[in-house]
Amino acid sequence: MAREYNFDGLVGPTHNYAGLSFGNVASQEHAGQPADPRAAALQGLAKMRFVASLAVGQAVLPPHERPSLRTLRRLGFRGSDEEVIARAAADPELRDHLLRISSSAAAMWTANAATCVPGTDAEDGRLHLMPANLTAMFHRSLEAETTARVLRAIFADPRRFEVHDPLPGGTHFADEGAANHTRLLVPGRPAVHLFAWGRVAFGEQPRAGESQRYPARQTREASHALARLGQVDPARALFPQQHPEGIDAGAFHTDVVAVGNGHLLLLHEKAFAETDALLKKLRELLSDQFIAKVATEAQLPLASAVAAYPFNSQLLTLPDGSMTIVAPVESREDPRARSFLESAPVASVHYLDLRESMQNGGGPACLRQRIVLSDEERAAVGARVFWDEELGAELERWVQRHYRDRLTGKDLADVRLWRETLAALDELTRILRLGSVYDFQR
Ligand code: SUG
Repeated sequence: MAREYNFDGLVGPTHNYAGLSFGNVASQEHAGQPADPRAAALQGLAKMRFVASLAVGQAVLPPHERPSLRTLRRLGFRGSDEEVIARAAADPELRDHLLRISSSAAAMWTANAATCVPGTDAEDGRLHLMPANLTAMFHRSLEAETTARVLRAIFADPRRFEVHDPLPGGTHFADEGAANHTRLLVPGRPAVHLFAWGRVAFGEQPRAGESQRYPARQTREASHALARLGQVDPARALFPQQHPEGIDAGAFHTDVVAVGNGHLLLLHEKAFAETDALLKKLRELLSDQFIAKVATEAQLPLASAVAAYPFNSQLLTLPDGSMTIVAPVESREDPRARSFLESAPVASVHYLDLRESMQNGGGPACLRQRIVLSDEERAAVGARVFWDEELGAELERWVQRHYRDRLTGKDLADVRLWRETLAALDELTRILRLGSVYDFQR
């Protein structure tokens, strides 16, 4: 039996609002506001507990060490840890910008950590994980190496799992992970994979053009490479373009304007450039069991979709086969977003408070990586990452012990924050039985 596990990113102790993501409206709007890392981590854990209470598979991925002193040293800041932080905070040219980008807790959004192809869908029968290089945003590109290490520590058995290297190079193979990936499945047929992208690195430009106002992060070339690495049947891999108008309205990832699960796809009409052709192809591949629910601009303006994040929900299959939606509370507060969700063909809609993450543009769907595992595959994981009440309670106590409840840009220069983070993460790797995955442990 295969089951989907949602691997949520535990929010790190340096969660803050640094305004780092141009094209992500929430990140821009909240730049400079004080953050509450403790509340952020507890909101994330409350979501994990809630999803687990629905009898849906739940697991956890650890935060990354921040500030990344290795990055700062590679950028030429020298001396003791204290000196490196102090020098990066007082750079004559960029002031504290390099410290900010090295301190981001963005690894919490594990939808961007990797793209996963389950063993059932890969030619060699193994589960494939492609860690995302995240080269479109400097602060996020720092995640790839640690992500690969963490995934290799968890999915260590080479007979069942392959954790690939992140895609090589700079911007040509820019990859944002599962935030642009959707797997659809109906009984009696193999799965279909959508690998969406926003721009083209080589060759012919797309007919629909590319976004003008905001950057498109993922390339078509990266999406094709992911399908090859995941050994997906080429006849069941589709490569839709993200709608340029969607990106220009702030839908920097597909999961801001579309979410799919099983036989159901919820999407905005401006999610993909060629919606009609895409839906026709999906019906062909999945039969008329496939259902798409499209929100038009008149029903739900892009601005509402981007502000209230109804599509950035988790669409989950419950043990009885029905589906439920786990949405952010912001979608309940927007009448059009709410009415879209509540008219979806699902058994129920739940709203959760994830405001600390939402203010950086990360809703329920951003916070989790979906990994389908058979019972044998699950049994092959030695790390203690699967949710149970004991682990949840332990992680909550760990957060209470180590996290601050207020963090501003200025605090990032405080070397005590670095020391607190090291102590916390060192303890966490023992709780999760991950071994030595951080630079400071090597
Ligand atoms: O990459 N925000 C993240 C949000 C990622 C959301 N993920 C998905 N849609 N799957 C990003 O833009 C903001 C950090 C800051 O500004 O402090 C940030 O990185």
